[in-house]
Amino acid sequence: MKSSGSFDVIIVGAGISGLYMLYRMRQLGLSTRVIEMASDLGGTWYWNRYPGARCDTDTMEYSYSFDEDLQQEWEWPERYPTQPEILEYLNHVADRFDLRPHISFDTRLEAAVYAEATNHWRLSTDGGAFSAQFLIMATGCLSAPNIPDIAGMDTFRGPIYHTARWPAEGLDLSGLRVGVIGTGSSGVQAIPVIARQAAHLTVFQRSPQWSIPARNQPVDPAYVAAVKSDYAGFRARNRLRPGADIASSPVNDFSAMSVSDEERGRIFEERWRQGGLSFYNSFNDIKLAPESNRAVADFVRAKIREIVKDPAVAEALCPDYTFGCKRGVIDSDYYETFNRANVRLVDINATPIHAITSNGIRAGNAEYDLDLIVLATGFDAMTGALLRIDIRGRKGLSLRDKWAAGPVNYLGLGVPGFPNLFTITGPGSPSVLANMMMTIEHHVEWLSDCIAFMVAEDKACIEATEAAQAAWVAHVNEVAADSLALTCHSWYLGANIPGKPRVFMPLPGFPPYVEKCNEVAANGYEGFLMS
Ligand code: NA7
Repeated sequence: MKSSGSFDVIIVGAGISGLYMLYRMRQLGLSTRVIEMASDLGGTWYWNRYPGARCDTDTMEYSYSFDEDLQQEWEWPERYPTQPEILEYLNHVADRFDLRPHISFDTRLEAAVYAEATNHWRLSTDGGAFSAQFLIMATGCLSAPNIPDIAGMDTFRGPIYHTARWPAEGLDLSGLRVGVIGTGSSGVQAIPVIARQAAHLTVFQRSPQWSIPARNQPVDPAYVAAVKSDYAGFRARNRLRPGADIASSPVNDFSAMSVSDEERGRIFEERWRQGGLSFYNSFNDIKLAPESNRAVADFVRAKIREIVKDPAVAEALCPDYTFGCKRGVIDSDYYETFNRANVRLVDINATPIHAITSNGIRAGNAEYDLDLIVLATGFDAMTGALLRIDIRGRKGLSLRDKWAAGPVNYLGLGVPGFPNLFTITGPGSPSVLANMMMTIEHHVEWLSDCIAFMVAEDKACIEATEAAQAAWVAHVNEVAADSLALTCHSWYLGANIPGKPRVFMPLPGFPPYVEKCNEVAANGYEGFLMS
C-alpha cells in the first residue's frame, strides 16, 4: 500500500530490524509507518534470492526471541536456514503480529530533511511525502549492492544479475555458460549450486577465500528440544557471547601456541569436522596473534590442497592474506566444485578483467564466452544504504558531508546534528561482527526504551553530543586497533568500494557494547541532549 502522512515514527526498511521496530512502536501506542522500497517485506531475505542463498548462523539462534509462543512454535528443518525459509518466517511474523497494514511497499525514500521549528523529519519518497518526529533507519548494513564499473557492461548480449537482485521467479540455468565475478559469502554459496545446474561455469576470482565447511544437516530433534526447554535461558546466555554459533562450540580459551603441534592439529581437525563459523573459536587468539594466525592459515591451505585435485587451481584458491581479516565464510562443497569438469577458475589478479564484451568477459589475453553474468560483488557496506539517501539535519547539514572522511556517531545509534534520527546496524555498531539477530534485537529494544522514556518525560528532541561522538569514535578505533581485521582489504574498511574512505566501521565486542548502552540509559541517556 502506498501512502503519505504524518506519524510519530517512520521506520525505513521492512527487514528484520524494521519489522521488530514496528512491533515495538505499536506496543508503545505510537502512530508508525514503515516505508520499504521493495514490493514486499524481508529486507536482505527479500532481495538475496540467488541459488544457494542461506544464512550462516544456526537456525536456533537466527530468529526473534521477543515472543515465547513464536519461538516455541516455529520449526526450522536444517542447521542453517535457506532464504525462502527465512522469508516465510518473516512473513509469518508480520501476519501474526498484524504488521503488514503499517508498511508502504514500493516506496523509495529519496530525501529526509529535519525541520528545526517542529522537531520533525520531512521525507520525500517516490510515493508521496511523509513526516514524523522520529526517523529510524533500518536500512540494513549489507543492502546497497556494489555494481562494479566494468567497461562494456551495456554491450553484453545476455543478462547480468547482481546476487542481491536475482529475479524473484528464479532462473533456469540449464544449458547456459555462466560467469560469476566475486568469491565472498554470496559467491561461495552460489558457485557450487550454479555449477550443478549450468552447462559451464567460469569463476572470476579477485581474492581467494578462506572458507570453512558449513556441514549443513537436518536439525537434531534432541538439540531443538533441549533449547526449547529453556529458550529464554539459551537467549540470555547467547547475549553474553561475542558471536553466533558459540552455544554448541564455545571458544577454547587458550592460545593456539600454548599446545603442542599435534594437539593444535587435533583441535583444528575437530572444529573442521564440526563445521561452521565456530571454527574461528578453535583457539582464543587466532585473530589476534600473528603466530596463531599463521598456524590456522597453514591448516586451511593444507585442506584446500588436499581437496582440490589440480595443484595449480589449488594454489590459485589458497589465500595468502590474514585468516579472519575479512568476514568469515562457510560453504557446502565450495573447493570441491573446482574439481568438476565444467568449472574453470580465472585468477583476475594474474589476468585482470579488461572489459565485458557482447560475447562475455575479456580477461588477460583471453575472452570467455558466456550466456549469463552473475555479479557476486557484494555491497557498499554499512554506510551505502544511508548515504544513497539525501539526509539533512540541523542547518541543512548533509550526512554525506558529515561522513565525507568516514562515518562518525555515538553508540552506532545517533549522529550529532541529526536529532531524532537513529540507525540500526549502522557504523559503530557491533552487528556485523556479532550475532546479527541478537544485536538487532538489542538496538531495537534500546531505542524503544529510549523513545518510551522521551514520551513519558514529554521530550520532543534527542541528539547525540559532539563530545560523546568524539569519545565513542576514539573508543571504536582503540578497540579495533588490536584486530588483525585491519590488515587486509575488506568491506569492514570500505576497501571494496573505489574512493570510499578507509575507516574500520564496525565495533568489535558485543557484550561490552551492551553494558555501555545500559550504562548510558541508566544515566538518563548520557551523551545525548534531550529537550
Ligand atoms: P563480499 O564479501 O564483499 O564479496 C564480494 C566479492 O566480489 C569479493 O570476492 C570481491 O573481491 C569481489 N569483487 C568486488 N568488486 C569486484 C570487482 N570490481 N571486480 C572483481 N571482483 C570484485 O560480498 P558478499 O555478497 O559475498 O557477502 C557480503 C556479506 O553477506 C558477507 O560478508 C556476509 O556477512 C553475508 P575482493 O575480496 O574485494 O578482492
